[in-house]
Amino acid sequence: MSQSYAPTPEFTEQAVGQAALYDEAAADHQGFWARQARERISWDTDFEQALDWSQAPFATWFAGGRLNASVNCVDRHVDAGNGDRVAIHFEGEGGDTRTITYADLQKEVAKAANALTELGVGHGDRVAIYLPMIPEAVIAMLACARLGAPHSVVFGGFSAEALHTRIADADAKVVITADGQFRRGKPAPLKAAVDAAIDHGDDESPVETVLVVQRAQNDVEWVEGRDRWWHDVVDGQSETHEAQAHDAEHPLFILYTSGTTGKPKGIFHTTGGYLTQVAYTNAVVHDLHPESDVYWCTADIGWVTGHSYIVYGPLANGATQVLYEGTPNTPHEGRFWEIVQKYGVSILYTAPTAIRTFMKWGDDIPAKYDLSSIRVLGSVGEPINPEAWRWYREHIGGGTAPIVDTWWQTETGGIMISPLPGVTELEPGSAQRPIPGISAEILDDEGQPFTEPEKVGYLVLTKPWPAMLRGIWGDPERYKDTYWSRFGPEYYFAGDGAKYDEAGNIWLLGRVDDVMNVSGHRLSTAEIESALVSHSSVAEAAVVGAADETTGQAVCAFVILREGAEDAGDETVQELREHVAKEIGPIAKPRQVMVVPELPKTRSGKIMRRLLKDVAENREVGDVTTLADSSVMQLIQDGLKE
Ligand code: 6R9
Repeated sequence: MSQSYAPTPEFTEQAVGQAALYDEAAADHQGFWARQARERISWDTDFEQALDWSQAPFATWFAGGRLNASVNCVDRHVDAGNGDRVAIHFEGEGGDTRTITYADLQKEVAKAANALTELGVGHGDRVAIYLPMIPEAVIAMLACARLGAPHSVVFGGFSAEALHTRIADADAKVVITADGQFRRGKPAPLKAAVDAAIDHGDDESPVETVLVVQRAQNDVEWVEGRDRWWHDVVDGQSETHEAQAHDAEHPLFILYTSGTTGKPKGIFHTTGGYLTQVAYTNAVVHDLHPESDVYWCTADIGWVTGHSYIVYGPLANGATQVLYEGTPNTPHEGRFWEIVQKYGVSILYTAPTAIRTFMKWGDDIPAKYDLSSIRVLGSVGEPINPEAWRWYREHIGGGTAPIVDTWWQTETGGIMISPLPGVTELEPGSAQRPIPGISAEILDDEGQPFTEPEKVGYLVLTKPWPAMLRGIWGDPERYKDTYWSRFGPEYYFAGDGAKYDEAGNIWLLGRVDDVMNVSGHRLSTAEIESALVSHSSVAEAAVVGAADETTGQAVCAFVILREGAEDAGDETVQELREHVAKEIGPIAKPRQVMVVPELPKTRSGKIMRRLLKDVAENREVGDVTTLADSSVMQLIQDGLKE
């Protein structure tokens, strides 16, 4: 049995999360969530019912309720007398800083909402946001929420091609971007990708206006009549804005995530339930005390973690947080710890891939800084291996900080499985158990729930939850097929393998579908395969996620070249890697590209990725009997040895 870690009495005494919450939620699931919604969120009109599941799997939470998410995240804190509290300590990559109080944020959001109104954005219109990690990203999201215009944030590392697909799918009429962003000390262009995404050639773009924040001062091309500078349109607006309340089920945002096919899914979330769950989880899981904590979530705003645990959760709770633009090693490998020391960060939420990178850089780096302000640590994005967990607690958490390993997804909107600090005895490597209000089980291949320890099955969620996705934008059938058909309509299929240990803790074991997890980012094998075959030299491609010490998984591609295409060795490999980066974004760039004569296929023509994974992970190749041609694996391996 591995060592577990009991909470200290001092921590338990002050903890926001309480053991009694488990019993309360088990006794009355809907009553529990109704209480969270009323206590943590301000409603213009109270709701009549917590959950309506009569149209399952399409849920209605808090029917009849009306609220404004932006008012909940900003104005009500000012009204409560906390206008002087810092909302955001912004730290630019180059060391430039901005301090934004809740009163400042209220003015900035009002100005941006007035500007968007002037640009013709109204209730229900979609706005794409393609920005670096600067305060305007938060302000733009809150301005959209204020108007009831669902935002679709696209990660700034995605390519013009990826941006084009997302703009078209959501039919966005405005794109908010920046001239450029700072990356590793240099300005990198950003607006150029927006220009290319709009001027795509194949169809007419829905985009009427591109609003451009000046950040990196790099040269940009300008389309008169379409492009407007943020400072020209926003700065002169009135600092007040009268917000309307929106229906609890009004769409708040769309966020695209990789699925098992090449086409990304537009996961959409609504207002009341989402805000309730992110506020609740940020309080009880991160043990947030808004009046005294300094909170820092290191995710990018382009991912769901940035939406839920930089923007909506912490701001709904009135937290003070750090927003950092740059990378962990610019200008030096102690940058994160310098920031923790400078602002007195007390709650840090980051990803296992970052933790493993810090381990590699060495213990002496964090040791140079005063990290004594830290009292809670969080992990998200992929399983955290026990070794990294212990290193994190020891070297960042002073040997005492509780670590919350939080399992959730873009689709779940908020944290689902996690320990509660001060309540749970911690087991490194396990996300442990569903938080109060959430129910999960593990099913076998036949769809039967089981509890035997160490047996591997599929994680499912057994009760609707407030922040659940309400669908896939424009594709209700895909929503039903993907999540509610594998084990029948009463089980939400998460796509993750899982097991219990002897103590009943849940261990998440990674994806069971064709989705990879690289540095905590979801990438689909099909999407990268289709990028590869879009290159003129490639006939066929198969992509697998192979185990990688730092990034969790790494993208490994096997390609068959077209007749007549020359295999120029390393040059071909580099060209194909760059091609994927251009088509999807640098995060999708394969670690390895292997040119092979054949791919292993079953008789029905399905590529057996399991066998390719064996090759990519340097293992003996497994059972080949179901292959149409069992000699193919030998052929592949012989070719690679040459
Ligand atoms: C929040 C986020 C979701 C997938 C999920 C799972 C993996 C996330 C995890 C974890 C083990 C954890 N995942 N957190 N696996 N332990 N604590 O990451 O959302 O980008 O949609 O990814 O990430 O495989 O299914 P998203």
